[in-house]
Amino acid sequence: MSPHAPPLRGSLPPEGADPPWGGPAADHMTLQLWGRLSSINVRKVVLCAQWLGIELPRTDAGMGFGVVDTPAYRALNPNGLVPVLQDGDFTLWESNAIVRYLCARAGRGYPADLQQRADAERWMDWQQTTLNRASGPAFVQWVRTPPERRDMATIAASVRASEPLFAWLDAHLSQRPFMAGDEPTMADFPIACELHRWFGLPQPRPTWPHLERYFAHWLAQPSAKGVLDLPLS
Ligand SMILES: N[C@@H](CCC(=O)N[C@@H](CS)C(=O)NCC(=O)O)C(=O)O
Repeated sequence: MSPHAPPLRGSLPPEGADPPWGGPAADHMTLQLWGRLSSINVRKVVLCAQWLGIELPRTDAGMGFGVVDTPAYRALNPNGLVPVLQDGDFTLWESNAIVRYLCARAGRGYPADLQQRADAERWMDWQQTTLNRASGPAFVQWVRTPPERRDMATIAASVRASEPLFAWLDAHLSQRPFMAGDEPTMADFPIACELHRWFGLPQPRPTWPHLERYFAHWLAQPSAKGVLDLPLS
């Protein structure tokens, strides 16, 4: 490949390629997402992109797909995690940062009003640092752990930590249709994906009518196809 050939979608630079690898690509070809769709953090980005109507080519990476431990991938994301977004020669990791970037880039879902934007960002941070931390262990035990090794005490602790947070979210959504007000914003994608994951676990849960209404709304959107209708894995 010529050192200045346009980058192939979903391909990493050859070992030792000189930066900038590939050179600029046509605008409609600049976006590329790395990450397996079984990841909540990848799903939120794909849901966001589909809602924005952005064409976002995606290459599976992570867990069984590998890729994340290659030097070329580590050059994109030293954390070795998914997702990673490439926009031309700009690389971005951290799923919520990617959601913010895509919304701002598209001029939709990224509130112009400072306080509304801060409100949306606050919920995104809360999803990542509080809700995801509480709910993750139950998901890992139910979905990623063989039954003979499943630790029901870990699941119980995760449920105890998560249910008050979901109850609080239910109260929040009793007052407004979307996370940051009357219209969807970037804050809705991480939260809708958390609900998809929690509601998909094979365990009973309290009745949260506003969360049910909210999740049903997102599930019915064309942008949810291939994301929120996927089984957990
Ligand atoms: N805070 C990061 C977390 C990224 C993360 O933990 N990604 C997980 C999947 S949800 C991962 O890459 N796991 C390793 C793998 O898939 O190989 C983000 O939101 O992007």
